[in-house]
This record gives sequence, C-alpha cells and structure tokens, in this order.
Amino acid sequence: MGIESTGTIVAIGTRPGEAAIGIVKLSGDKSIFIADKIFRSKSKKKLSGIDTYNMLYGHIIDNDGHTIDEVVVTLMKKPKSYTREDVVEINCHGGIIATTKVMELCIESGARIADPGEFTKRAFLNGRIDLSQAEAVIDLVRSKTEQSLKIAAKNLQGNVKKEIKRLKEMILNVLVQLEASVDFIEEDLEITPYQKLTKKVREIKAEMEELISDEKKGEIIKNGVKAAIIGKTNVGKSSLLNLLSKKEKAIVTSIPGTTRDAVEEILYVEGIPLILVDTAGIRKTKSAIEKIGVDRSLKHINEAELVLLVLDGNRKFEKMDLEIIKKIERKKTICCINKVDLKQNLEMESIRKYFNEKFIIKISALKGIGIRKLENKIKVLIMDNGDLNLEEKIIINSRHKNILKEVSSLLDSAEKAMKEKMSEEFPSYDLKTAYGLLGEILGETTRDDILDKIFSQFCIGK
Ligand SMILES: Nc1nc2c(ncn2[C@@H]2O[C@H](COP(=O)(O)OP(=O)(O)OP(=O)(O)O)[C@@H](O)[C@H]2O)c(=O)[nH]1
Ligand SMILES: [Mg+2]
Repeated sequence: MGIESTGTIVAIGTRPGEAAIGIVKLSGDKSIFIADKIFRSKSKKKLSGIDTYNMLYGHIIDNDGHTIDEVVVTLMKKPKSYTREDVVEINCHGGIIATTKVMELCIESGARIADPGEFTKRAFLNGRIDLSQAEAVIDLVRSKTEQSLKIAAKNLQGNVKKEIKRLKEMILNVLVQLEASVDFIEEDLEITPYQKLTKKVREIKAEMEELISDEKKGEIIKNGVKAAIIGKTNVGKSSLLNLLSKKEKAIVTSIPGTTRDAVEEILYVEGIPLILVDTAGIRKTKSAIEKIGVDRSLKHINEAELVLLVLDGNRKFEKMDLEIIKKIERKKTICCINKVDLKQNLEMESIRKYFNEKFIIKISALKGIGIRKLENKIKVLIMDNGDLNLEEKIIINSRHKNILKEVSSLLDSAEKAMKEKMSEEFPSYDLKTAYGLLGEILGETTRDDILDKIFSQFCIGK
C-alpha cells in the first residue's frame, strides 16, 4: 500500500446489504468536481457553489441520463473534514445495488477505489490525528463493550497522544540539562547534576510503568479472557455454562459423559468479555470419542487464563477431583461447589487445603444460587483485585506497551550510566534513543511497514 496516498478516493462507508441508507464517500481534490458531474440537485445548485457543511437534495444520474437513486449530498470542504481534504458524502437509499452503482459512476468520473483505512490514513498523513488516534478509530469501530468504547473514544480525543507528548517533554528536559552541564564544566564531571537527573529519569520510568501495567486491563476489556469450566463428569459444568451465558447452549443430561466436545460461548461478566469453554468431564474412559474429548479438556486447561473448577457437593471428594486439582495448580481458579440444593456430602476440609477460602463458593447451577457471587469473584480474580473502572486512566494498546518497555530499559541504562558517573554522552545517547522511540507511538518516526500494517486493519470506507 505504500505510505503516501494520492488521488481522489471513493468507498461505500456503510455495510453492504439492505439498510435504510447507504453512504458513498469521496475524498480528494476532485471530489466536488466528480460529485457535480453525477448529481443533479432539485434546486439546480451545484456543490461547487455552496458553502461547506451544507447539503443538497436531488438525484444521481448515469451517463445515459437515467436516474440511479434519490440522494442527499453533504459537502465538507478542506481543511475541516475527516481527511482534511474536500469530502463529499452521498446518502443513498440503502441496498447494495444503488451504492455500488453510485460508486462506479464516481470511478468513471475520475475517482479510485479507496484502500482499507485510507480515509483515516489521510487524516493521519495530513496531520489531523496522530497514530494513536488512528488506532483508536479501529478500536472504536471494533468495540464490543461500553468500557472499550469509552477507552477508544478518549484515545481518539488524544488521551494517549497527550500523555506521550508529556513524557517526551520530560525526557527532553533531562537531555537539555545534561547537555548544558557538558558545555559548562567540561573537565569536572563531579559537578554534573547527575543525582538530580537520575531522580527525574526514575520518575519518568515510574509513570511509564503505570501505563504498562494498566495496559493489561485495557487488553482484557478489548479482547476478553479465556476461561474453562472443568471437572469430572456429571458435576454440572454444562449447566453452569448455560446459566452464565443465559442460553441453552450446551446439552445437559443426567448421563455422565454428555459433553464430548468443547463448547465455547462469549459472554460478559460485569463488563468483562469472557470466552468461556465448557469441556468434557474428565474421567478414565474406554470410549475413543470421549478420550479425545478429555484430551481436549486438558488442552483447554492449558490455554485458559481462568479456570472454573466444578465439584459436586452431593458427592464425596474423589481421587479424580484431586487429579484434576493437581492439573490446575498454577492457574487462577475459582472452586465452585455445585448442587448446594442437594444434601452436601463433600468433605470441605479436603478442599480448603488447595484453595484460598475467598475463591471457594457454593452454587447451584440448576437453581441459579450463588451466581452473582461467582460473577463477582471472576471479576476480582481477572482484574487482580483492581478496579475495572478505567475511566480515569490512560489505556494504551499492546504496540504502545512494547515501545514503552524498550524505552523503559533505555531509561534504566541511562540511569546506570549516570550512577556510574560515565561521561554524559552515554546517558545522553540512551535518552535520545528513548525520545525517538516514543515518537513511534505517535507516528512521527514509525516505519512504513508498521504504518501499513496498522491501516490495513481497517475496514474499507473508514
Ligand atoms: N440438583 C442439582 N442438579 C444439578 C445441578 N447442576 C446440574 N445438575 C444436574 O446434574 C446433571 C449433569 O449436569 P451437566 O450440566 O450435564 O453436567 P456436566 O458436568 O456437564 O456433565 P458431563 O458433560 O457429562 O461431564 C444434570 O441432570 C443436571 O440437571 C444443581 O445445581 N443441582
Ligand atoms: Mg457437560
């Protein structure tokens, strides 16, 4: 795709298919000219003759003079438009034929079809937004929860941009002082204000560490967490999946070994997207099919970040329960004692040895008992006790995080150089590199292939 973007581009900005309206967007120098060629307004006005942010009502006419659609056309003149170029939006009646036909007419009149994300790319190349804001556009489009939408909206407003600029400023400040000290006291390094500057570097690093640690929460909100429901057969795993997802997704029967294949469902627990898999009950079996299912359960345990272990409160603690517990030793686990509506025969003392009391809870998947509590525990465990409220925080993405990690180790190196009283070129070099790296977050110094990768994630017409 190359990083420049030239010519006048056109795309259908709405989803193809039956809908109330469909929008064809034009951006570039010839937008107004092209639109005027194919559009006849009721009032006989031309787009070239009206002010920006005005609309005209009329018809799109093809080369043979046939009416293609009845439309409303909006004009947004440069530089106050999405791309900072002349933009024309043609609101057609929804439906794939009308919009496609209008787009084809635009192409015949000199536009070219836009690459995915090319409108946003132009907004970036023309300096209206920085790279973190362009990334926020993708996040906004893809948001599946209210929280992730809020994060994306804030980043689109420049939350990340402002913060990174501030950090850059702070590094620059240290650099300036470092270089100033060189000019004045060439021989006597002892007088260089290393101590003061080391402290500043550490402060900058601490701020970055906070951004890095909050990133994980943002990632969870955006992409969800993999969780697996596991346990021996017939304990109520599928019943629990159905209850949490409020659907009759998995088959429930009183026959042990009902679930053979893993059943996956995406659901939201207190705003956290959970990719929850119900697995085949683990037991020793001679059935070849069930064996495969059990193997898959073990694989899901490995992949899951969170495990919901289900035990049957009505049955005694068995060797198989213990074997399963051993397999999940290092996993974040909530131990769900199911079937509390029945007589309890499970020896609680054998369970308490393995789990934190806080994460043992009694439920009934059949009657819906203890589910609110379970949902709350899931949230607490996933968020490391932290609050899910990310409104006050700046949430960066994983690309930003990787850059910040590099920057952070450069700051370490600068700090070390100063502590060891090395000559100032050394810390200065580290800090300059760090400064440049931060520019990659904003798109100032980002390599073309990375830019291309980011913009290619967009849908066409954005
Ligand atoms: N009384 C009572 N019965 C339950 C409860 N939860 C599940 N059951 C019953 O236990 C039986 C097994 O439930 P499932 O959800 O199929 O159990 P499972 O763990 O998925 O079983 P497999 O797929 O065979 O491993 C069914 O008859 C359920 O109705 C509960 O809380 N109380
Ligand atoms: Mg099942």
